[in-house]
Amino acid sequence: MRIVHSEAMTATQEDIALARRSLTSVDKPGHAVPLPNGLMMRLPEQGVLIATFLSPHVIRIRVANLENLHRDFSYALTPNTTGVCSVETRETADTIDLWTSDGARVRIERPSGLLTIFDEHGRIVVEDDPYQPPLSGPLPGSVTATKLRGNDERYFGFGEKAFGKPRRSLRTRMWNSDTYGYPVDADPLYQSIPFFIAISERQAYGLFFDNTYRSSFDMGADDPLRYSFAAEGGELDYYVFTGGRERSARAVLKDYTDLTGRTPLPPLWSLGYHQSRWSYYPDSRVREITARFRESRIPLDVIHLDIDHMDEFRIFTWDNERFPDPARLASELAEAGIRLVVIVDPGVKVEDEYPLYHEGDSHGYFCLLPDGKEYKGRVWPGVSAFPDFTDPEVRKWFGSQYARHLDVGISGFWNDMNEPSVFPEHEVDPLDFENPAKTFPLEVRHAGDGHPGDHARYHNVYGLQMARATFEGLRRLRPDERPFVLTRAGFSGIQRYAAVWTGDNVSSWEHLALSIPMLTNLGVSGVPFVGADVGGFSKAPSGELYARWLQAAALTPLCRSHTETGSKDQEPWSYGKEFEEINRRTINFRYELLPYLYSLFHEHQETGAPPLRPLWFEYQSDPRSYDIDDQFLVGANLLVAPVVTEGALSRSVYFPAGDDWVCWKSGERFKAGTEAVVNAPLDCLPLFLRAGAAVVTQSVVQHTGEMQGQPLIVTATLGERRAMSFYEDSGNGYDYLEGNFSLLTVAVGPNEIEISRVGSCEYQRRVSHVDLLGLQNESPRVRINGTPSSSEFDQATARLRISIAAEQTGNIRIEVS
Ligand code: MIG
Repeated sequence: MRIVHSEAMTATQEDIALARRSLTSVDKPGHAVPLPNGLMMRLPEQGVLIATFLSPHVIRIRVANLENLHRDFSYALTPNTTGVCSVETRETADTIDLWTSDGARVRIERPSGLLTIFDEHGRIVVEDDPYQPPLSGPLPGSVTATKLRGNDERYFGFGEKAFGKPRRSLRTRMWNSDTYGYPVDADPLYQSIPFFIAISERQAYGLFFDNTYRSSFDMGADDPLRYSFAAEGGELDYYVFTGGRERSARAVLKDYTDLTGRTPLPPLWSLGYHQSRWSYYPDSRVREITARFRESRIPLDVIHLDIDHMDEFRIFTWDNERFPDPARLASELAEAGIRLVVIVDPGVKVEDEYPLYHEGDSHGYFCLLPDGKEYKGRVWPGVSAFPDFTDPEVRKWFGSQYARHLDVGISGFWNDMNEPSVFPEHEVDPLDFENPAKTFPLEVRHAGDGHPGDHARYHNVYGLQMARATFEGLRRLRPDERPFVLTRAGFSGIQRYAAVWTGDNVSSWEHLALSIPMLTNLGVSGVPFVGADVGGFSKAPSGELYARWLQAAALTPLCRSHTETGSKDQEPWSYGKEFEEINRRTINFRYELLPYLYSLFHEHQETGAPPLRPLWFEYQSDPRSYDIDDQFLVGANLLVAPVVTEGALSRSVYFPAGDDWVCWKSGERFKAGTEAVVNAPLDCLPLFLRAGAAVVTQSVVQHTGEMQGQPLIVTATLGERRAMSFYEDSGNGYDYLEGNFSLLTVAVGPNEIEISRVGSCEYQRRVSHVDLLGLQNESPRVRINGTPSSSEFDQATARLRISIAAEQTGNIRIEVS
């Protein structure tokens, strides 16, 4: 028996090369050599297994062939993923154990390399199938891992997936695909996030398979006792997140996003309402639409310009007839507090007179075929060449192109078609989304940032690297502005660069319902800034469907209406007066809640928790919450139960066990762990505030530029002692990194509420009112900092409104008796 104690940074490339050399010389399966944070062990048939701890609860496993152990390289990971973690090792003849003092333990059998990972309490987290040791993939060049499935295990995450319930068994693939009008259960879609969170017996763990080839997961579908994941190439390289002491999904997601990154605070304006269609043109139409928002007093921050703004779809150009003076348009809109977002596709029209093509071609910036010729595919501009975004020089070049758009006053960018998608050269069944004719040939070459490879290897990260080129370009060009980038395709890590929308959905009730699990699963896959096209992209919604969709999307991180070319008008006023009024109120409501929504992005940046959450994320100890796909949480404090059924004027709502909930409209209280049918007339979004919790709100503004100086309203329910903080800063730029932000803390108790601030910033807004919801006694005695104070109960809103004097800038303690 040998005990090795190592304490150092994660194994570097050199450490691995050294260990590999020594294993090559000792041809003995089961033989192991130590690495900083772990070890490398020889497997039968020329294999090697590398097990390292990145932290006490994060274990990385690599299995590869000794000969072609790849140089360690990942587009998914943030650059600084080396952890310091001290690891103990114990070897016996048949096993090797690796563990950390307060963390997981890995047991490796020799010489097979079969693994079992235990949490710090000694419970099994992940266990290899003893009959299927690693490395025995069914296809040559493929890799597979097979694990035993935990009792009643359920799977969440996997990014953007169109599957409904149940989540106990499923099959899914990862291959970024353009899936216009995808039906429920279509798979794969635009994004590849090979990460899941499993919950079994109330315990969570996570697993991230860091492999960019076409991959697949079979989670108990073939065999309820097992699950497996496999890829058509590359290494078996995966991370297990044991979920910390609590075995919580929250800890899993924190660790996963420590590894793959989080979404930096977005510009506040991007959380406002966005209006889009394919396409608003000419400029007079854009003016008409935006003017209508202002005249009708429907708040709006952003309007999107789809592909028809360009000169024959040449990216970074304008159609001079449709948009003779984009700078003037942008500045007029800016005066009205409205920003422009324009679409930028990857395809560059092949045409010598087009400077962008000429430049890219002469520098060799486009993807090549193995024979060295440029790969050409047909997309909107016709025959096009495609920048190789896996080349840092190309990213830099492409990123710099955005200067043209920034110079005319465009605020944000929308990267589409970046799966990459090409028009097939022969007829393809429109539902055969994964048909090879719909993307680059697999032999197309990519630079791979010094790890050259073919499209089979880099297909799934093409969109990620395009979004990166855009984001990094904008950071360079406008260092004082937070970029807003919206992308269709992505891979794990996409959250570092862009918001994501769920592509070409359908104007149907089924799709409205589907949007909820799609968005919540993206959130728990590390991608927080998400939205679905409101009203549906393909086809046209009825007034009722549009209104219900807008309600459901009112609090989703991205709220954008969008529809396809040639469809009927799809603006908030397109369905008659009655619906216009309902839709106005819905968008007003989003703007009232913006201070809270914004604060949740700060929470995401700190912890990885998404603003939009499935119920189980907060109520892991309540298994009934696992199957709820038609409700969601916004932060920890709001429960949203949108109507997603045609004609319904009421719906049943499940209130997860652990907290009581108070109806936002009526103040009615609902008990934890119960179900109730609530009224939901057409103008109502069923919404509940957690008992003993608060949110920050504001009066309606027409755009986020009007928020500055507007006072805040704290809307709260009394209850058990609990404190929560809300974040404020300027809403753009990076001075918050220098401390220019403040946190408003609201401590709620059974009879009191206390408001205080930490930090200060020039943008902080005073609290003008505290609104108490769900009070038993409608005319209580109220004291503010010990002084009796008046208050008023408003029957219409079911709130006791307590005014806070403008001079009251310090801590505010309100007692209610
Ligand atoms: O081939 O730019 O998903 O949002 O309106 C279609 C036109 C290309 C697909 C996007 C959609 C966008 C459309 N695009």
